[in-house]
Amino acid sequence: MKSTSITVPAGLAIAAMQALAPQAQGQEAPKRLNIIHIMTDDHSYQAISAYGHPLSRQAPTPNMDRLASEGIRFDKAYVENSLSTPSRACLMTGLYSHQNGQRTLGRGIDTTVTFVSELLQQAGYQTAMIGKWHMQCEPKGFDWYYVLRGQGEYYTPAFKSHLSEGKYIPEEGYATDRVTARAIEFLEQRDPDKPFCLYVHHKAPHRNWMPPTKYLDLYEDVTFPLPATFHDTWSDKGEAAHVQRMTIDKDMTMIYDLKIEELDVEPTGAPHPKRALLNGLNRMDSTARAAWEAAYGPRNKAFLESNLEGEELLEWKFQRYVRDYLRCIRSVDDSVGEILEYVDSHGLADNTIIVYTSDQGFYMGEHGWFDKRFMYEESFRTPLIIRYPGGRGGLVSNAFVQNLDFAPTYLDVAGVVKPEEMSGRSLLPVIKHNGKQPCKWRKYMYYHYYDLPSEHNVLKHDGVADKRFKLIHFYGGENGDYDEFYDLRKDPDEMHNCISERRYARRVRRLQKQLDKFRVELKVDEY
Ligand code: SGN
Ligand code: CA
Repeated sequence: MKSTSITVPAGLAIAAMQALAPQAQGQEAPKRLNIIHIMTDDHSYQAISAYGHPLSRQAPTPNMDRLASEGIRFDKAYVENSLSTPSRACLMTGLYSHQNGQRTLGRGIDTTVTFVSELLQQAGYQTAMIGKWHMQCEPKGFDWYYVLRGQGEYYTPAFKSHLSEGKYIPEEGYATDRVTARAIEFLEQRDPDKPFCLYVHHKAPHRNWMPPTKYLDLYEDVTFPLPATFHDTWSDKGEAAHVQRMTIDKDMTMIYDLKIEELDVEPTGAPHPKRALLNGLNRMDSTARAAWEAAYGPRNKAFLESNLEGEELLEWKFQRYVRDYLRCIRSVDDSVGEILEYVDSHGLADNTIIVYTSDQGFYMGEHGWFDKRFMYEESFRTPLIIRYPGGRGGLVSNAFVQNLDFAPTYLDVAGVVKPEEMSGRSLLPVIKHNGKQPCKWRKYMYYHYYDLPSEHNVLKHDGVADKRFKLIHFYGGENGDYDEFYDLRKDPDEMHNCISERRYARRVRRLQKQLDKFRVELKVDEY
């Protein structure tokens, strides 16, 4: 597997520091901004009310909305590979998956690559990583860290820290609350004379969407609207859409995903394969467990007695899924509120950039799905809200941005020159121009998904998008490689694959040329 190392040009950080150190001439050093990067796991933009999606209208996120009303909401923010570990590797390296080695879940990351955290540290920043790390390498470049084990646990989550000598130590409570508490603890104990960069990476709302006890009843009376594409039969789509295993209908499990504990055996009498994953319940203390039983017990009983079938059963699954997911989101929204409150009440608002995003998007029943991975909008796109000190609030940006841009942005904030290998762009020019995309900016974006074989059986694909059109190339399937083409202006739900329509032929060719160009320039080695 090929990978590119970011060679830290000797003295780069030091040179940047010197450029920012006019004390020599008797002036006060300009204060560099602090950075807080809050990232959730699998948070769909459909579930942030500032984005205005019908789902979130009934489950508002007041603190995220506040961040948007004081900052910029990005409507065209995307990832380069819609999966956790690759997304995190991209955040840390500013490189595409094939460049940093992390193409799939599991092993991959090339640890010889210098991480942004290391560059920030060399530039005098105090660095901290809290929550989901999800890479099979030690956190590097952090003065302070508390990271979850693998995917992390919702209840009594175990953390490995800069103090724990490699051991994971369980902490009482709920993951979102523990991550928030550790983040605040970092802010409390830091050296106030130095700038900091704090990554707050929540586990929520990752599968299997276990809410905190205080929200077990939230939304129980709300009926959430089904997305328009809920009953999609993928008639216009190729093999990948037909062989995936991420439908609410057939692939969500009663026991693990939908929390019907009573259905913990297969029709054969064998224990359900996902039974073990209910270990989540065993991590609860007795009070939490009792609250859980009190909430789900009667609901499960009513469900089992109702013998739902067909469409009714499917819609019941959707409601339970979405309610649990949004309950988890509510805990994250509280966390955002707590962090904002800390920043604002400790005189940090004027010198701290706050970024809210997810490691990728997620399906809330669109096309009948949960999970992510595909280059279709719900998973390719990711929520992004940025509050910048002194910046105007309530802005909406249509700048075409990608998670490759975080690393260059944070280096720019710190006054560190971006290593040549990073193809992303600093977002500071966008932020400083009220969200406007600068004249010289990317017109096209490259995407590549590799994780097959894997649980949800999504075929490998790469593709190119501009702000209106999208060309996706699926490869490695049973029936040979094939392409799909969408016109997002006419068809925002991507229901009509126009790859063979004559009126799109010129546009398909244009995107094909761009795709070829990306593959050559980025030295992509499979497609
Ligand atoms: C787990 C989940 C999958 C999910 C991946 C990747 N299965 O394997 O549903 O797609 O994580 O998620 S589970 O049975 O363990 O819940 S990611 O966010 O880490 O990319
Ligand atoms: Ca994720």
